[in-house]
Amino acid sequence: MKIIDLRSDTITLPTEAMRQAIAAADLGDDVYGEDPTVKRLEEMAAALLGKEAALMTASGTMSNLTTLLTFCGRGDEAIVGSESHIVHYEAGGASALGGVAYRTVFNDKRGMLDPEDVESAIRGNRLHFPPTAVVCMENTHNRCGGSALTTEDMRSVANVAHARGVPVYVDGARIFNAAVARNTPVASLVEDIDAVSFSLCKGLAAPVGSVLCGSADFIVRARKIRQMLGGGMRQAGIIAAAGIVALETMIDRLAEDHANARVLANGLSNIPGVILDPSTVETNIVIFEVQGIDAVEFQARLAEAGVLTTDSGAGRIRMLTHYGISRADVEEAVEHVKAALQVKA
Ligand code: TLP
Repeated sequence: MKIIDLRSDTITLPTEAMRQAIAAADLGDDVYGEDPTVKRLEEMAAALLGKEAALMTASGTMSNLTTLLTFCGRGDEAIVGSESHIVHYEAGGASALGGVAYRTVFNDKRGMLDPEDVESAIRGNRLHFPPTAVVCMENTHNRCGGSALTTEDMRSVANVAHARGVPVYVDGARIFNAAVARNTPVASLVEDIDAVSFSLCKGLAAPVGSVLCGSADFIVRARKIRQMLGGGMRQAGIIAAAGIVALETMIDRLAEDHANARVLANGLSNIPGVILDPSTVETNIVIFEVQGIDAVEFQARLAEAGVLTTDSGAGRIRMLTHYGISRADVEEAVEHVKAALQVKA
């Protein structure tokens, strides 16, 4: 049976050029700072994001955790969006391992924080209060259907945080999807942001890794935290080599994934029983609900037909387009959804 795997862009396999780069990579011990390929990736990433320095980590989760533990001491507070990946999908890591308190601020359907809410959530200097150490945003926003925040969106939050001396971090696991969707150079998108991470292993199709970017001082401190977390890797150039190819060859093509996601969303929204406003689909994530059938049962029917999906909480179904998914695949997936909704329970 043919499988159309729309669970995530994390399932993408490395390109042939990545496999060759991995095989040919110059290597050294990165814990000694001696892996030339890791250094090259970190320099490329810092330049691309317009930051002073960068640090490769094993995963997006490790980048987020490293950042929170770098900015926050025990008992400090991190302001995070109510639907953020940090809150929902990281096993409470910074809280468990670093004693960091998450102060959740409502984020709207686009994943945007209201600057006024952020302003009032930032703690004053009172004996009883936990200090606010960082404000976190997410772009694109996973649980908000891949919506892409603009430079102005991020600036509006950064302005209120900076006015109170609080740094801003962006979980930019899919920041290149945002840059492509907004037709904005990624460095402009994050110009007001103190630290930002992006994934190599999602839409960019590298097998492993994430890169954290920020000021030189922040990255020195983050490197120490990464080491503490067991994230110092030795001949990590085999990971970085694929990451370099990802940055060189895989960013512009994200537009194809976005176009396929629009085709998918339009097709789905025309099916009776599907609740989806296709105009909200800005990048490669499509989230929808179904009527007249339990979401879990619906997903099981699709899986039987070879279409794999994930749930996005509260009975919502998530599909992602990516390097391994063609236009024909999304058209076929739409037909399978029609069929799955027609079967009487
Ligand atoms: N997210 C995964 C799952 O939702 C857990 C996915 O398939 O989308 N930030 C954001 C915004 C993410 O979407 C993810 C992965 C991460 C961080 C974590 O990255 P990894 O999986 O590399 O730890």
